[in-house]
Amino acid sequence: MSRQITSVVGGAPVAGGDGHADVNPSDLADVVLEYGAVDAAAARAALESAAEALPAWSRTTPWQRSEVLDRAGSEVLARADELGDLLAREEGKTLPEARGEVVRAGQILKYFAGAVLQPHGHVLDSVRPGIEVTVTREPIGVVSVITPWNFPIAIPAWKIAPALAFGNTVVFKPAELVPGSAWELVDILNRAGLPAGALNLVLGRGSVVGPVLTTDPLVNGVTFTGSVGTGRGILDASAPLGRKVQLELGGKNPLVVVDDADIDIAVECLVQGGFGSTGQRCTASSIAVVTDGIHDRFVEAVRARLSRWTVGDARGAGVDMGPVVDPSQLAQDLRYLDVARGEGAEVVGGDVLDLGTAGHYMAPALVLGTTATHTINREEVFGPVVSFIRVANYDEALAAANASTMNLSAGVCTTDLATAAHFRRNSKAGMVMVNLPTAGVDFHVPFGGRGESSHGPREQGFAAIDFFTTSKTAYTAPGSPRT
Ligand code: UN1
Repeated sequence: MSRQITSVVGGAPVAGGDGHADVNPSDLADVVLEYGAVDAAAARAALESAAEALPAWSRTTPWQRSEVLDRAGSEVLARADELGDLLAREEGKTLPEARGEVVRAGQILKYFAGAVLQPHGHVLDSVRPGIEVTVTREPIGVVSVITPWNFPIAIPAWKIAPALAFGNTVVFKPAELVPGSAWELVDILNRAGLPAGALNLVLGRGSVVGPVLTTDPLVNGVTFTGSVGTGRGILDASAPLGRKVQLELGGKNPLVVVDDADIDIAVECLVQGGFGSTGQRCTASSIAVVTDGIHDRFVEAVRARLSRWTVGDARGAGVDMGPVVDPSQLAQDLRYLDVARGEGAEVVGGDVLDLGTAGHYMAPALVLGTTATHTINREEVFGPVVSFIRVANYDEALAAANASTMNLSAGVCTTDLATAAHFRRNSKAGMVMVNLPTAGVDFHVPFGGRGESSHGPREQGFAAIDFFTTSKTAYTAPGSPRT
């Protein structure tokens, strides 16, 4: 029998009914662990437990909260190999990618251990004589954290760490495909000294527990990363009830390559940004916008690089790209390739691979000869698929790059400072990368997009406080004047 895990409510394990297997996408015969999905009543109990824990946790000192996060960060970093192996096994990114993600989670915990000790308020003289004004930050309260499968530990860490740092309590619902990494993170934080109920784990179906975690009266805020469709549903359900909502949704991220680009740098940017993590990142470089003078040479260079790109078991030595996460994602990737063919594009690669072990393996795909209006350039594929738009010059490239409505990240490869500066200033995206892949971000600076990509305050770094606190402006008059 495989390892069993449970939800965690008020510090205690809660077994659910509906049995789920966490299957290794590199080897479908390998069941990583099993858990019982809980029902709406358990989600409600988790919220009650978070609400009960809130008064005490929000009144702890910053140092107490800092110590919990710091201890948890140290444990995550110390166990990076083991947690990275679990992550690669349940999600399918390669071991170096998975270990890197675990290290990032540890660093995020430590960052917020420090951030909570920084000054966050203001003291001002009133415009009226003798009155003092203070602007302070208070926690928003009970926060529902709902996370996707593609970053099983880093995204939960970058939502949960600031939530706890600034005195909120949390109900955490991870994606159904990656319960193992989520359970470990919660276990580590609870053992690091959180009081019971400050962080609760709800392993359940989105359709069952999601409505409770977004609309129950006990919920003060919802932070969600996932698809545009689900995010819109959350906003429609929660915002009219006055909940604070933060959404990180899809991305359609262009990498612009102009004639003067260093071709080796551009190839690495595209291959790492487009096919790293099997292209399953909202920051993936899913469109290459390439000027005429370099287009054919660039496509050839990318093809040559991909001929040395090894697809295989996520935990295998020398593997560049693991499998697609599950059958429905694989079907979506293949469907978009069919749609592209139907709209007149040429698809190179993208075959389903039989590697001898049952797994969701797919070769990287290049989709050539597309324009900004092709379906593949307007919708998020979320797989190892990059489409190419050929343009006459930089101005056309910028226009094609800005045609996206999910403006999360955009990149430019150029050796010309003026082009780099112009792109940085005129890109519509929330994050701009110069001679770097569109994916792969730091944890100490804001993260987020524009257009349909994000809603609400930015995540991460010094911006995280904006969502996880609400400010209070207090005016104090001296009372009776001193004589
Ligand atoms: C990264 O590119 O390093 O879901 C992070 C996602 C993003 C995170 C990307 N929210 O893919």
